Amino acid sequence: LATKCAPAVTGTLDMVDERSVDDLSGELEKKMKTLMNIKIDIAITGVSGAGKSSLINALRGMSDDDEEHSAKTGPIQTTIDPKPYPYPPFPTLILWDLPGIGTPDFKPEKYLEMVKLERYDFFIIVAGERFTVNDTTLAQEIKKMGKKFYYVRTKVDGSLACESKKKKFKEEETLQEIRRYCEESLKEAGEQSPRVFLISRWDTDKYDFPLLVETFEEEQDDIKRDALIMFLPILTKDGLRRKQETMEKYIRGAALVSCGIGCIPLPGLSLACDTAILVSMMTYIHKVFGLDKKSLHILANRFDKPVEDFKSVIENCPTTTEITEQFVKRLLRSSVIGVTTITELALQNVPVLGSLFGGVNSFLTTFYMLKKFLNDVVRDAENVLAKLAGQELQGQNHPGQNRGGTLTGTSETEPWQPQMRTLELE
Ligand SMILES: Nc1nc2c(ncn2[C@@H]2O[C@H](COP(=O)(O)OP(=O)(O)O)[C@@H](O)[C@H]2O)c(=O)[nH]1
Ligand SMILES: [Mg+2]
Repeated sequence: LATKCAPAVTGTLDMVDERSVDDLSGELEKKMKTLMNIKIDIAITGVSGAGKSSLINALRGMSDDDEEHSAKTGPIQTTIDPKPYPYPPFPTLILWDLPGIGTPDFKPEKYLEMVKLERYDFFIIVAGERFTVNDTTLAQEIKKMGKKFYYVRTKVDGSLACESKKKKFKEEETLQEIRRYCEESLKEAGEQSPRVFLISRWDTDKYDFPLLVETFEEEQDDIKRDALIMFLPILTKDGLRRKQETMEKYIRGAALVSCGIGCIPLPGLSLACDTAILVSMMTYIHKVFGLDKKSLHILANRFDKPVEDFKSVIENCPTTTEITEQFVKRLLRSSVIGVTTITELALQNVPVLGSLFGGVNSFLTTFYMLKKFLNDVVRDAENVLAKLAGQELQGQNHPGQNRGGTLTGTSETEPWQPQMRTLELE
């Protein structure tokens, strides 16, 4: 069966050889539920003023002045207790603000007892200038537990701005110097093979910021890697692609779950699929790509603009509240995903149908619907990203710069209409 399917379908059906469809779909369903609800705790630590709170906001794509959600930055009293900052669209992802191990009033032993290192998945050790023996001591403890840590030097924008006044200034050389300086400080403090990420809280698409995110995502185990890719906001085009690729994998999974559930005929349609799976997957995809209400509010806050300004570039997708069972049924009835398409796909790709027909039919319908929906969502997420780039060019997320500026686009949003385009099962 597997070898006779279209390549995209084969990816999932390959596995059918080994076990029954029922077993497999049960397993996938469990995996998808885990993925949607998994808890991830990221610890951000460093001395007061290093830039911890700023990084927590930056990773969540948030301004420092988001009244409701942001971590307060600047000269404020630091508390001794670790403080959790959930990411509002996916609150099981928590960024923790940990006091630095060198904080006065703390003996290192007491520190380790207080912060309970084992509760975190990985650690980001932040320094605004150089690292000290406190940082490497902590890293040793983390290493002992078999967990990952990342040394991050923040505020490189500031350092570059200072150096740029010099006649012979070259950005790349200055960055090299900062890197060398940080690595040396780490070696002096006993770190054998220091690796430092140079970042600016204000430039999440520059310097080592994208590499930092990609590295800590890739270094997690399978499911946490995928969850991090899904949960974190889109900061770069590459980040968007990674989300798309990961989501495609899970769409195949969802389609197979639907296939396992079997043939649930829809009144008036000879199509079969589980509409509940479609609704929950579409709602999830929508949120993963930042098109839900909470994500849009965070964005709007970041630029001090009405949320309608961002909604106006969302042209292909419905709003979250519009994704209902009725919506899905309407979509299924629309000619583009008609019976002929699905039956033909099934006949072309799976010549030996036998008793699996219901399942294959359901698999293809679900796969087709979700793939099409994902394409629409990605196009809208690209529009939002382009809009953001426009905003950033106007310098609106840097502090102390002009927060005015004009925006184009209307605040009217039309209700979503299914786009009558064909989609290839490539
Ligand atoms: N220019 C610049 N300033 C930063 C950066 N990160 C933090 N800051 C500033 O450094 C100060 C301390 O940052 P904060 O996040 O409060 O440090 P924390 O005490 O470690 O939480 C604040 O005024 C921030 O705005 C950065 O990447 N670039
Ligand atoms: Mg802070």
